Amino acid sequence: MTALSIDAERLIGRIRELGEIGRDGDGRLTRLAGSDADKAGRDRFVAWLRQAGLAVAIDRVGNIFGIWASTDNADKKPILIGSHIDTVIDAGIFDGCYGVLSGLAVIEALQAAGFIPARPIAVAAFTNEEGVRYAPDMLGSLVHAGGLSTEAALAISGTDGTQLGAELARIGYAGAQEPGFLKPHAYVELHIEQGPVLEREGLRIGAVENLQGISWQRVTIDGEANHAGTTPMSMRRDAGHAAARVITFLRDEARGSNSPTVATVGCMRFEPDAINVIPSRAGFTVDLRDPDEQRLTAAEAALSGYLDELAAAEQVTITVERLARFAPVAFDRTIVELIEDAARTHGLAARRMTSGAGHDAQMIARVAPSAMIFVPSIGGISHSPRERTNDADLIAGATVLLDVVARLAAA
Ligand code: HGY
Ligand code: MN
Ligand code: MN
Ligand code: MN
Repeated sequence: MTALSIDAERLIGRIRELGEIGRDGDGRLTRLAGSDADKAGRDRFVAWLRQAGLAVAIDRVGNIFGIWASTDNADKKPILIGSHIDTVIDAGIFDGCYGVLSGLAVIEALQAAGFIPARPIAVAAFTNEEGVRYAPDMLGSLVHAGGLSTEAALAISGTDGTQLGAELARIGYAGAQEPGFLKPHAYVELHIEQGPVLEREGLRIGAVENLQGISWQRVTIDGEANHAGTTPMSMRRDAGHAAARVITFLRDEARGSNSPTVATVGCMRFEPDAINVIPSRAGFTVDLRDPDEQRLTAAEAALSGYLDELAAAEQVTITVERLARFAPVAFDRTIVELIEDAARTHGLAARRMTSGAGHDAQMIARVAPSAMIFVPSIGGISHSPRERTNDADLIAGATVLLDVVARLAAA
């Protein structure tokens, strides 16, 4: 067997090439699950899988698998490397795509070196990890792990009124395989950190040992439309003002709690959305996260209590729809130690850490020993066109992934 190494130029080139698929007229990158842009990205990834001689399998919720198996090892459970290639709106080019394309690069490096794995190795691109169009997020991996039925997932309607199943069929990615058909022996996900920790501490690799809990809710406040000019302030049932009070409440609660709790209102819509009409309705989303289950539950309860008070004080009606709720996850210690040892072997300063972002690994951890590898995000920025990771760190992360997968696949 010759020395193992990642083809750096090809990996960086593919990340940039995939990063150009799905740009709009203003140059903004958006590949929402089930969209034409998502199809174009998927098609490119599948073409690369086929070029590498991998067997391509697609399941009923559109999860894509590239599988390297031989007659000698096909009966064994595979090592699975995964992430996602769908994006948020006006996205960067690394979130998810880096891990998927690095997984392919790892398989190609092992093939090129004449490595004979004791078990199959597969790379997966999971459907709708971002959850921007269809909630919940991490949807494809959640179905793969048995956390949501295929039928329920396909029936989910999106923010644009479309149905996930119909869109996957329309773009040609409603596959034949039953989700969960591939039972991983172990799962490793390489991802940009999407936060400031590694860069701030001058480190190259994160050995991710756990991932915080996530709570997504959609809140609808119904007040009363009225004339902006003639309605005295004391007589208003202003849904817009009530919504603004919720945003301030959440920010003050999260900041004041001197805990890692984070709270975000990312989407907000007023109706009838007219300059001279007091909003009759305000619809918005709440994203709460905390590494500790008790604190996350307490944050949800504090919001619920506040909404009850607010409804009475502002004489509005408030309804809440739960969109996603995932408890914190601890990853597999053995794989975390493998990641740390691989980083040391390559002279890369590393630390254990918690993931602030949600990832497919938190779903696959339900069915197989799983862990994640992080590389630094410049300025800690992600979910933004300013998302950046330098080439040397991208290759360092893929090299650690290669080392870890080679060790996991040796027996
Ligand atoms: O929301 C998340 O953390 C993930 O990017 N879907
Ligand atoms: Mn991601
Ligand atoms: Mn993301
Ligand atoms: Mn993720």
